[in-house]
Amino acid sequence: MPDFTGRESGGAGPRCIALIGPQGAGKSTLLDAMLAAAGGPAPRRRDHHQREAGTELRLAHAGFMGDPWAILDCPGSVEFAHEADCALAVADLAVIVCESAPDRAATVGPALRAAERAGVPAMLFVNKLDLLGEGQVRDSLAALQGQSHRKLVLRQVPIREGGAITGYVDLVSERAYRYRRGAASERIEMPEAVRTREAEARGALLEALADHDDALMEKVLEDLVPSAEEIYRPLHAGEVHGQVVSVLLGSAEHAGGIQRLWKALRHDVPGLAETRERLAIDAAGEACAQVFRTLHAGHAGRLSYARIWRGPVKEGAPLGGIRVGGLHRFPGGEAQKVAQVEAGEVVALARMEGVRTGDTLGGERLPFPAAPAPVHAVAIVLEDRKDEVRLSAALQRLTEEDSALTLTHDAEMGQMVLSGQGDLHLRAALERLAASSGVKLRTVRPQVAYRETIRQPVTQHARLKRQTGGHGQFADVKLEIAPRARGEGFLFTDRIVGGVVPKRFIPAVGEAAEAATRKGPLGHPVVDVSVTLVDGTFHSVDSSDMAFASATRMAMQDGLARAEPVLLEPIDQVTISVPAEYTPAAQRLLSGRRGQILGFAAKEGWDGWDEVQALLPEAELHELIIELRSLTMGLGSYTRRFDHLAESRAAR
Ligand SMILES: Nc1nc2c(ncn2[C@@H]2O[C@H](COP(=O)(O)OP(=O)(O)OP(=O)(O)O)[C@@H](O)[C@H]2O)c(=O)[nH]1
Ligand SMILES: [Mg+2]
Repeated sequence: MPDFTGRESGGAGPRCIALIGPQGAGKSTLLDAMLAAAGGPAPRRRDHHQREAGTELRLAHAGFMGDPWAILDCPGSVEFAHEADCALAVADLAVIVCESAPDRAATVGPALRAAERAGVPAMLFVNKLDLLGEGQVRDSLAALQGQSHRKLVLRQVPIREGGAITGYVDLVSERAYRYRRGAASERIEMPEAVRTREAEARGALLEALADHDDALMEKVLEDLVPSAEEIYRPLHAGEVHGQVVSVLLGSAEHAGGIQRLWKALRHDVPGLAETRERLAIDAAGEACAQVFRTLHAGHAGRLSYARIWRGPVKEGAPLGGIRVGGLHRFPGGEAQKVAQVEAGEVVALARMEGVRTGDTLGGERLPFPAAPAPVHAVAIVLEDRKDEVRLSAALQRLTEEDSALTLTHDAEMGQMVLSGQGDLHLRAALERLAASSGVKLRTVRPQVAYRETIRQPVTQHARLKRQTGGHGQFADVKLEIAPRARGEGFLFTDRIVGGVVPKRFIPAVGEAAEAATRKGPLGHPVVDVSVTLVDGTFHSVDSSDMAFASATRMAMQDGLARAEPVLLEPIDQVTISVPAEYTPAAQRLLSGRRGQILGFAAKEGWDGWDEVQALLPEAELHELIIELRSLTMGLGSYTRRFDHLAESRAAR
């Protein structure tokens, strides 16, 4: 059993890597292979269900050659990109796992950019090497370089025997190895067939590193052979400073290249001191932890997953003024209670009162990624109204666990709307909710907030005259109801002269007129109308505020119905981001949904991407993201903001 505190290891302290990359690239398979290769507690065999798209971050601890590691296996779907962002905020390095096929390179772009955005050093693990054909590593690398602002440097070239990849040459040491299933690779003589390719790839590696290292540059120029140390130094520096990304090859499924990956990590991943420096976190001071995930774990209560930036942290002792209710590590992925943890560790803190994802406990608040704006929404309908209280408690827990989820109670529509990053995201959230609370619910399409207005000015007269016993009710009003320009809102004025309606009743008329706009003849709130009280009569005994309000209500109801009411629908300004080859598809998608294309332009800072702008009715946003992603290998995304209300041609 490794010492997870890192006290025994070489001084780097406990380190943390995040496995990120596109959906299905093999991150979870790689984690299992890494745990197996590290020889720690055996990972639980994943059943079929877990082989499906990952929807949750998984934390596992492992020890490799005496060093303690925390590995964060992030779900790859774009709908869970925020989980990966949260993991990157606390990781020393990102291992970007990608598929080897050259035509899948574009799918790695978002992960490369996520690491760049977070400023985290990265390594690329090109997985599924078993599926690659001759010469494809080179093509893949070229395609991947097109997606990366950092320089990719290949660290290995594959050795082929009889069409299959059976081993590799390490380009730093120039040693050749043959894969052995389930064991460390065996050192072999470098095969003749690979020598040319090896020399070419090593040349590229040295050249890339020499750009940042004068000593190495001199050796390269003078055609001298640099020592391994002379290569490792600029490699490490380039990685730490985000200039260089090492590329390793392997097959998670067939346990190929896993030991090599471990050794590269051991060598290259910055230690706690380097990461603290990168993030400008003081080494000295009170204990400090940053929470990057919240999970309600049944009997264990609420868990706050955190990186310990300064230790130690003890069970029962305060951390940032809050009592630590418990501490968990996850050797091999299984929770284990511990009493104390040290700086650098990634652990779950139990029952931390009032703590939320993104919080820094102890010391100044550290930066943390903001949740993305929602792109997909469903309205929630309870099967049994009695569950309302349980549902709202469960929803509260859900949004606490996942800040990319937003819950809104729409009073106007009488509906509860859950929004997030896509269909998979919302379905996974609601499945968790159903499992934890037992509440039965279904989802429906959210209502669009339509409005209505009028097209014709009308003059409307109404009289209330009621004799009930002794004391009666009397009011008489004449209103001019007229359309106003879009966005001007509601306006009430009066043109009463000679006190035909006494001043004291006029406010009641105004309020009743405005109240009448809350639901117009088409069933929606009425906007952009003016109401003018132009005439009326009163009775010295029977008139009252209430009587004038009633008369006004009658006048408004009849008047609005005669004034050519028309439905207004909300129109959003929508910006779709896609790789340029999908720009025409994005335009077709928008026009097919009643969109009015405003134009498109290159997306700033995103080589090869476009932004398409359009005005789109809000009703057409429903499931737009699903269609967009299916058209664009999952890469397309959009942002929106309300633009204006437009008269709707469609009768509703
Ligand atoms: N041929 C081949 N298949 C692999 C390899 N590694 C993983 N796979 C398969 O790829 C599929 C996806 O693997 P996962 O490990 O679940 O992928 P993931 O990256 O965790 O996916 P998400 O969590 O959804 O993002 C599974 O069917 C694996 O068996 C490999 O090296 N070679
Ligand atoms: Mg996974």
